[in-house]
Amino acid sequence: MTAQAQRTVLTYGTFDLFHPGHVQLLKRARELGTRLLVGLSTDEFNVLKGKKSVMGYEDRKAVLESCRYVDEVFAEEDWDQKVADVTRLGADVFVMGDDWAGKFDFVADHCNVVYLARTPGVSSTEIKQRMRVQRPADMHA
Ligand code: C2G
Repeated sequence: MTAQAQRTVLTYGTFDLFHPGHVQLLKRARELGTRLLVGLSTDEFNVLKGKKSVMGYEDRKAVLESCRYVDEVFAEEDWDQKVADVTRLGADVFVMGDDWAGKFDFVADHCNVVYLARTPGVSSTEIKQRMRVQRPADMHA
């Protein structure tokens, strides 16, 4: 059987409170190649991004690694590692949700850049807001 050419897809994110918007992004990203690698923002990098995640890095990593669309998870520690990652990992496609449209066009010198439409109506922020509104009595462990 001829070996199918490896086509590596790369994406990045915090992936806090893993939800269907994340799943859809990862599913569609994985469909663009034969393997999907994810740069997962560390807790320290999240501070630089102005994000405070509910779940720590190790927990977010464990959840991502359980996702059927994800082949490998590594640490995203700063804004400037993407081009080096593309080269190091041999990425053919770099994918982000279109809330980032245009922000990473510089990566196009090294591989295809694809911005996928975000899934409307769901976000980690919105989930946190929903939880704040719910009365403690309604919250089950
Ligand atoms: N996403 C989506 N639909 C949503 C929510 C998120 O498609 N409803 C996508 C985002 O566009 C992103 C990915 O899911 O491509 C991960 O989202 P976040 O965890 O919010 O990632 P972000 O904080 O945007 O980090 O260097 C890049 C950054 O690390 C991206």
